[in-house]
Amino acid sequence: MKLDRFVRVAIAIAIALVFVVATGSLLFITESALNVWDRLRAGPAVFLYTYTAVMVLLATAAVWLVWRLVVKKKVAPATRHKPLSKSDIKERLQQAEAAGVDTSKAQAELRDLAARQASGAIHLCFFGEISSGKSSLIKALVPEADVVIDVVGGSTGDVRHYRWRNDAGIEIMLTDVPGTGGHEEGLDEVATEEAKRSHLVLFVCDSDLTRTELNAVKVLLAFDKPVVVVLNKADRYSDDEQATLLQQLLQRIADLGGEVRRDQVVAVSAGGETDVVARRSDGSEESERRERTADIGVLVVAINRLLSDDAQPLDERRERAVFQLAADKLAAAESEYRLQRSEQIIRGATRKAVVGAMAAVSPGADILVQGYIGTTMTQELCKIYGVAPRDLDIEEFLSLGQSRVGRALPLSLAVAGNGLKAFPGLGTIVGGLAHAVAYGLIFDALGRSLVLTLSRHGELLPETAAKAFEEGISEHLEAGVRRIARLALDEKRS
Ligand SMILES: Nc1nc2c(ncn2[C@@H]2O[C@H](COP(=O)(O)OP(=O)(O)OP(=O)(O)O)[C@@H](O)[C@H]2O)c(=O)[nH]1
Ligand SMILES: [Mg+2]
Repeated sequence: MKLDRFVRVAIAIAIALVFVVATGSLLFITESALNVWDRLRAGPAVFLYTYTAVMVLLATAAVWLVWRLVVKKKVAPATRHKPLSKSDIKERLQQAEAAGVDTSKAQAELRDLAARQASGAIHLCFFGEISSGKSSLIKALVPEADVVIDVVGGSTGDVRHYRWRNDAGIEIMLTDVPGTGGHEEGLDEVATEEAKRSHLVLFVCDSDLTRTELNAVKVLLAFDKPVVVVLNKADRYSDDEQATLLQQLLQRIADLGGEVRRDQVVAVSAGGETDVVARRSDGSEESERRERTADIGVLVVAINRLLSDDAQPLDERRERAVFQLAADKLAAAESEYRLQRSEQIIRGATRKAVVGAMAAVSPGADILVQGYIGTTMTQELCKIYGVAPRDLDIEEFLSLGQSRVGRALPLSLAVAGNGLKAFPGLGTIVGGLAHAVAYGLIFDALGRSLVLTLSRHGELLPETAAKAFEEGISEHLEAGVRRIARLALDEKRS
């Protein structure tokens, strides 16, 4: 209790002292300011203006310095939701091309779009899981079409277009694509991209939607695709079951936030052929092929209704979707380019670290914070990822990395020594070389963790990057040791 009172008295004295000092300072500053002001007013005007200008300049410089030091520079994030215009995408393509990015895939999308626009045809894509009956539906619409249909899933292996003219005389391209969820790699992507290029997607299913199907619908809705949900193989269901399923499908799309009208969810039977085993009167069995009756009237009505509306919005929506597809392909190419450039930068820094370590009689342990290699590598990697880091962040990252190097050095030395053993006949130089390789390995690991952080977060987060360095170091050491050992040997020989 006594102590408590003592502390309170001490705080009270401190407050009184702070008050006295603050008041004194305020009075002093005010007096000097007024003094200076009076003198300035009394003196020539030019002196007053010069003095004010210098004060403003000093204040601006101070604010600028604080800003540079403390406030992070923001890099505009790529906005996914804002629809891209033709000039947006063209500009991005030009910039990327000038930077050396391979833009061919994105350019091909734009060329394909132009060709489709010139043809004037409406593209309808039959999309869905394997064996849902996409090809069968096309066959039902265009009986003379040479469409591959099979009980075994995965029968359609590429994209095919079939010409169809509806009752209103509109020229339509029906697109058959590989079913999703098959075994062959890459086909899901082929199908999804083709769906994005179409005006309208007929999402074919044969029961309630699975999680994978729902995800596929979500992707299409995100691309603003008009979708008709087609419940095929309706012959397998009673009328009541069909009604329940249609209601469920409608609800699922609504849950995803999609706008699909009741008449855009239809139940049909594509028909086609089926093998049935028939029993003869004498008791023997025989397999025979039977025709299933097609019932696709509601689908034709749904398509016609969507197409009877003004075609222009459909064209515009398709255009926007293809621009987005092209932008996505460009983003993928840019990320590939960044990886390649980062690889070059990391290799360059690693080489410098190895050469530096070999040149030094006894290389210091604080390699990261002392040398310029780490700073330059960090700056260059940040630039590749469009990140403008504060100098403070670079310093912090390197010093956090440095504190981890202490622990990592014995490990990298051991790994380096082991890696060098793979090259016979090295004799006594192994000791010095092992050091050089160990330093090279550390820079290599540092660069790779940085790339990981920059690509994931889009900014230099010193703590996160240093943590990635610590966590990934042993993996990076093992992965890089042969390459860096060879590099060190080559440098040594040359
Ligand atoms: N019962 C019934 N079976 C159908 C119907 N439509 C198609 N099928 C059968 O479903 C199987 C798959 O038909 P496809 O048209 O090849 O299906 P797909 O979606 O094109 O398949 P993939 O190209 O492999 O993705 C075949 O055995 C068809 O006979 C239908 O309306 N009712
Ligand atoms: Mg097919």
